Amino acid sequence: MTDQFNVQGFTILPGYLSPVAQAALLEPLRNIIRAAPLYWPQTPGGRKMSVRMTSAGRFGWVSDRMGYRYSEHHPSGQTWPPIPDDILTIWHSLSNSQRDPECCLLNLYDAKSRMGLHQDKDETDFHQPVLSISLGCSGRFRMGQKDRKERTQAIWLHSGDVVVMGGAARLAYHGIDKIRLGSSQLLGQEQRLNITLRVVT
Ligand SMILES: O=C(O)CCC(=O)C(=O)O
Ligand SMILES: [Mn+2]
Repeated sequence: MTDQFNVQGFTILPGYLSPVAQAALLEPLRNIIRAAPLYWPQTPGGRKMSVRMTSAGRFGWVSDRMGYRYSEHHPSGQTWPPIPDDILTIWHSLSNSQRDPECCLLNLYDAKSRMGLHQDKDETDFHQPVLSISLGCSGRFRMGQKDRKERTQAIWLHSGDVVVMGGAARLAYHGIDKIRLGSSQLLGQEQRLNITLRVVT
């Protein structure tokens, strides 16, 4: 593992998932999307986010006029499907956590999707890391620090890369600037799927 940047606890594992392991995740991921269809979250201010989302696990992450939050229900009112075993295995191999993740958030990016700089801070215990898996087209990840005004650095995340944000990096600002179209065929020319695992309670 390499500790990159000057933020302690930010670990990138390039190519952690082989092409075969990436392909093996597709069916379980499609099953999640079948049970809990992707939706466009709205910001509390009423703007449509450019990333489509859904979740697996006890909680999903939702956003609408009532704010950003975890919810035990998909916007349709249904509970979320379970987190696939292969994804739980990745968490337990890398997270150093004794707990299971309670949310497996799927973010689907297309050519025009971005994710603005933000902190992941809707969880209760910031000692638990956030683990992220990138699939499909490469995305330019922007990593800052705990203070929004601090300088940021960019790194391209490619299909199969896994990132762990723990320690000081757990509350660092981060986002996705852009997607490199055609950089992977896993999901088609234009799509990037990011999976983040979080302990919520
Ligand atoms: O897509 C990514 O790599 C980052 C996703 C993210 O930061 C989030 O879902 O909170
Ligand atoms: Mn985040």
